Amino acid sequence: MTPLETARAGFTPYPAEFAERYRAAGYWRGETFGRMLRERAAEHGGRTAVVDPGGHGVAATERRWTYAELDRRADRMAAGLLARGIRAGDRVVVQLPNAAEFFEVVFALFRIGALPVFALPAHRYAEIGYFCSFTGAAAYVVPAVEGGFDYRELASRVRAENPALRLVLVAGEDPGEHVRLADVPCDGPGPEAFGGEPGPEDVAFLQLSGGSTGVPKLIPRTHDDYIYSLRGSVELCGQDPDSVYLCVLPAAHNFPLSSPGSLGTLYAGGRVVLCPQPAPETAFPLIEREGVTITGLVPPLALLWLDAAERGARGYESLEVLLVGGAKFSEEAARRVRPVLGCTLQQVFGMAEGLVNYTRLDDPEELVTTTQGRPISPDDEVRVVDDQDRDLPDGATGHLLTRGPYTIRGYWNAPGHNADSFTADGFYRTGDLVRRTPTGHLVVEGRAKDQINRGGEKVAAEEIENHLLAHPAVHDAAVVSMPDPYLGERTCAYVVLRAESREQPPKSVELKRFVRQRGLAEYKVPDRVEFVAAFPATGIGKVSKKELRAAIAASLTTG
Ligand code: OOB
Repeated sequence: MTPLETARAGFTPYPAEFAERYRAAGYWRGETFGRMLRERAAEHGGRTAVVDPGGHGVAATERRWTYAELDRRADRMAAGLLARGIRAGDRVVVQLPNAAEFFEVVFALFRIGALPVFALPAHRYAEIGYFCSFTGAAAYVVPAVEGGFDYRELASRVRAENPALRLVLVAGEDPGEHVRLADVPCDGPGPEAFGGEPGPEDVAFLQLSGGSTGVPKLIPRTHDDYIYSLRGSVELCGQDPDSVYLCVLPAAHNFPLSSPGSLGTLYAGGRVVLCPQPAPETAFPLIEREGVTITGLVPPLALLWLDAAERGARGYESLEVLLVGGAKFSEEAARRVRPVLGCTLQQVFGMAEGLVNYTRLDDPEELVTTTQGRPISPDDEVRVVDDQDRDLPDGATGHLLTRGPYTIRGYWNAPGHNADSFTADGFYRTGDLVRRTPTGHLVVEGRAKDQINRGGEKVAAEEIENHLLAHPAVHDAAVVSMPDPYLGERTCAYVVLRAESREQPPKSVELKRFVRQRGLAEYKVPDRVEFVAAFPATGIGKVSKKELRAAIAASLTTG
């Protein structure tokens, strides 16, 4: 199979009748990311598209790229990648910090029709090795050294194990084993010489799922569907060419990418300012200097910013809209946003699989502070159901199922998971427990999926349990959430030791070190490890995570 055939074979298309409906309604307009940038460059060529203040591993000094420059760079990068053998449908794992190169690379890949696989800077060998092997990636793009970690070494290891991985590109210096990203751009033939740019119905990239299974699942998003979510977001967040968006969270995550995020901002013709660090000490001066109007934060960061502003830190005054999402924002904290930061709070409850809900800018304060918003599209179908998939009335809490013009119909290449994650008629089972208000707003009440939401960072319990089970002293492991005042939740690993290990049990720190050494992202390393003789069981003999959660929560309150 060609790379394009492989990429398409893993994708579950929207059924024809739905695709027609979404086109007829004007949601899918046949746009692609490659052409979008071309059009913006034609319209706003001299305006600034991306500001990267530098001070990270990729570049020490500031860069400011206009739309014309970003467009030209994406063309030259596309030509260079084509010259090095990257083709339409190839998967390319992109793991870059918040640096301007992120956009240069991603738009080049969009033009070629190669699929970025959006890794996060926090990912390590366990995650990256899996993304490369599972997708059969042809290339992997990394910074040189960032946050004290040498990504080139990780790349060497992953490359040695993945014969399909032909190219490692390093944004920054490289002693010679890999290729410097800066050496790639050229004026050679572009995509038109290799079969043309992708179409709007093609998969544009693979996004990562928060996950609740042993390994992360990949989410194929098309140009048409994703651009619709951008257009809808831009409208609901009041963005226009004067908007200045501060990208605080890791640029590749779906929230800062598209809600309305950096891609929404570019769609609107506005300016994206990349924030190298989320701390108020870095972000506030940048907001002041660039006249930032809008940004998006996870709840723990919003709390940090609120506290800093209350203590007298300044610089945030140009902010008009603060989006908070990724995890539940408490009503108390939500009520502080306007008085403390002087801007409008917009809660956002979204998922990389599709559906995004926003509170509206003109919603009454009560709805803004007590709900997580309502869907972007009139054609987002939302069902709240009981355990037997029976619809519940408004006000009752149940499982959220959804289907619509920008929600996937299947994970990439995962027929087994798809049977569990989607209903027969194509609704995605979000795993979230919600209730719906009479206004159609959703309130997130909990979660049915086996996942811990660590301040917006998602940890799949099974994935961590599998790593713990690899330790020779571990007989069984169950990872659950425990309440945390700052992150909302942290992870607690309950462990049952093998009989022969009980004499000389390993310490918690040893188990943490063990999973860390297996190359797991730091945010997935259990915050706490508890040893028990046996797990409580449910009526049918499964591990009762409910009881484990209750036990750890109780022990935390009693100290
Ligand atoms: C965003 O995307 P993901 O894919 O990292 O995580 C999705 C999950 C949701 O299913 C839900 O469990 C949780 O994150 N979540 C929230 C929430 N926003 C997301 N839970 C409670 N309150 C919220 N406001 O996290 C994401 C994607 C696009 C926009 C915003 C967030």
